[in-house]
Parts: sequence; structure tokens; C-alpha cells
Amino acid sequence: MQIERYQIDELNQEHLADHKRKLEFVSHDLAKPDNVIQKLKIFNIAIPSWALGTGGTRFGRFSGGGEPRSLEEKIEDVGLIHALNRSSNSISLHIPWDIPENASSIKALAAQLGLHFDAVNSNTFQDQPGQKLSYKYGSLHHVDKAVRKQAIEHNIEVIKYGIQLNSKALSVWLSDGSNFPGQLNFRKAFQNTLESLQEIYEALPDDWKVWIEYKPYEPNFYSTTIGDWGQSYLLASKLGNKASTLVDLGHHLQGANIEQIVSLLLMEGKLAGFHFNDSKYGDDDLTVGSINPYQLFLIFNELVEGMDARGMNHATDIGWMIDASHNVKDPIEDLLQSVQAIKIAYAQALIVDKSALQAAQNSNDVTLAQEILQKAYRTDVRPLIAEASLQSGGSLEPVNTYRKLKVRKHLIQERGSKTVATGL
Ligand code: RM4
Ligand code: MN
Ligand code: MN
Repeated sequence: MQIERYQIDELNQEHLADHKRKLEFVSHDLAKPDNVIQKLKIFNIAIPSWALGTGGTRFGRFSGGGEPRSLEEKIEDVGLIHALNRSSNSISLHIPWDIPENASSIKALAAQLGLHFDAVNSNTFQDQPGQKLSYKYGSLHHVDKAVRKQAIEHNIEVIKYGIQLNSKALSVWLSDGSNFPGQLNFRKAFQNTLESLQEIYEALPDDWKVWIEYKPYEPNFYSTTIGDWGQSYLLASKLGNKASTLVDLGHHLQGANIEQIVSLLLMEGKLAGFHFNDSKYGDDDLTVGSINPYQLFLIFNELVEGMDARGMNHATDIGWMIDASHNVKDPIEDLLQSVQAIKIAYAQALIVDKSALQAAQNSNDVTLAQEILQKAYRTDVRPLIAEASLQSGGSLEPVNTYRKLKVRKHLIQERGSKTVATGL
């Protein structure tokens, strides 16, 4: 199924007068509302191929109807999201869940929908059918050189798939770690990981990057070999310029100050990008902005300030991706909500009065600093996002339009009510 532009335009018409009124209201108080709208128009967030089906937990999986049965159908779904919000123009593939068997036809399909391919993700946290050696005790950090070699070769294969699709980055997340004290020699595990990554690094084309993700626990519950940003940063520094640290919001212990981590990684030129999601307890992979939108805003506040300080392009100099898995929602609705939450936080960060904040910081006016931040956070910026979408040919209200057009019903008719997408 494809959504036609006229269908979106028709539904936009119904809300246009209301939208204009709200836009005027918020614009009145802003110094340069058009600048914010222009920045929002070019801001895109990649959709992960593994998020288009209903996710599961280790207790079960309750698939929804009309889930994509193939990579082609996943690309179609991202096309639907992008048609609605004009902010999701790329897809991030997980190999081997989504192997592009025929790269040129996959690329053509994506291009037809205005999409391209973001980072490719390797997977050495599961054993695949027919795989020679097991990753039960890890992959790139494994005590057995032969297992490490197999995992290195997998990553190099993923790079090759990515090259065919014009991806420019390999994203590596390892589940390597230990479950019990004494199981692992931490230093040797780290060194093995570094050496393995060095071999993968050697296989990167000149214009490629490798992004190293960290996570404190799960599936291992005593130690993870790349457990926090310090460990990822250390690896990225030793590897070289093409390596940097990827921040997945759910991969922190409770109470961690993620915005401070982001600020320092940016300062060092080592912030690769994001896996956005939200969480209450751990790596919950909930809809972005559903639990702690204030934290998301504070992160974007550091991002905007830090990127501007380095003269970076907000839209292209960092990898923006969602990494979530939806257990009960319609995945497309959930992704639309996530993209919307990210754009809200970004727009709020853009309207922070930076010079006033700096002055307040320099005079230790703590109260005023908080007032300035929260003034931006409490501004309803949704009309600015709606306007950016409208100007780009998208919907004023993506979720609403998706429902009005009965997209899921059409997908179920096309694909069936009992389909299961590859992924988690
Ligand atoms: C991990 C990590 C990776 C993601 C897998 C599915 O927790 O976040 O980025 O690819 O889950
Ligand atoms: Mn992730
Ligand atoms: Mn995760």
C-alpha cells in the first residue's frame, strides 16, 4: 500500500484553520520561528528494520496483523511513515534479520519512496541456523580465536552488504559479557574485543564509520565487555578517527546523567549518534518520549549547544536512529509517535534562549538558568512541527491521518492477519 499525496492534503484541509491559529500563537513569542521550521524540515530520523513488527519479551510475542513479511514490505512501511511525517527518510538494517538478497532492486524500491539506507547493524548475539561456532560465551571477546574470527567475518560481510546499499556506517552492539564473577578475565576480554574491532576497522571503506554501542547489562547480568561510554570511548579512541560511540538511551543504569555523557562525547568529536527509545527500568525499548520527555529535551539541549559550538550540521553530522520494540502497539503508530517526540525535543532545544542561559550560568544564577530551560520545555512547539510537515507535503497530524486512512486495515488485507516479521 502507498499513501497518495492528495489523501494527506485532503485531511490536512480539515485541520488547517485550527493549525494556523495555533502556529500564530506560538510564533508570536519566538524570535525566529521560521528558522526552527526550516531546521525541522531537514531533520530526519532513521527507522530500524527490526521495529516494524511487533516485538516480544522473553515470555512471548503477540504478533499484530499485517506485519511486513519481507524486507521489501518493511521498506514499504518506512515509506508509509515517511509519507506521513516527511521525517523518516532512511532505514537501518539488521543483518541477518534483513539480508538484502537483491541490492539493486531493494535500492530502487527505497529510492522510489524517497528513502536511503542508514547504518547497517551486525548481529553476533544470537546463533543462526547452520552456524559453525556458538556465541554462547561471546563473540568478539571470545576466549577462542576461531569464534572471534567467525564474528569478525560476519561484521565484514555486513559491511559488504552495506556498501551495496550505499550505507556509510557499521553499528556494532555486542552482548559479550559474563554472568558470574570469575567467569571472565576483564582485561583479556577487552583486549580481544579491541583486536577483533581493529580487524573490522581495517575492512571499512574510506568514507565509512564504525559506531560502538555500549550497554551495562542484559543478556549478561554480571559484566558486559562494552558496558559503558568510557569503555566504548576507549575502544573508539584506540581504533581511530572512523570509530565513535553510539548512545542508546536505554543502555544506562537508572539515574545516569545521559545529557552530560552526550555533551562530553560531542566535545571530543566521538559522538556517533543515537538509538532513541525510552525506559522506566532498563533497556525497555518503549516509545521515545513516553516516560521521560524532559530528559530527552535536556539531551537535545546539550546536542544543539554542543553541535553549534563545533559548527556541526544538526541534520547530517550525527546518526539519528530509533531503536525500540513494540509489544502492544501498532508498530507504525508507535514509530510515528517516537519521531514526533524526537522532533518536539529538538524544537524545544532550538528555542532555548542560549545567550540568556549563558549569562545566567556565568553569574551563577541557578534559578534563572532553570527558568530559561523550562520556559522552552513548557512551550507547545507542536504547531511548528506540524507546519514543517505541511510545508514538506506531510500530514499535520500523522497518527490521526494514519488512522483515518485505515492503513493497518489495508495492510492486513494485503498481507494477512497472522504475519510475523523478522526481528526480536
Ligand atoms: C540491543 C541493542 C542493539 C539492538 C538490539 C536488537 O539491546 O540496543 O542496538 O540492535 O538490541
Ligand atoms: Mn540499540
Ligand atoms: Mn537495546
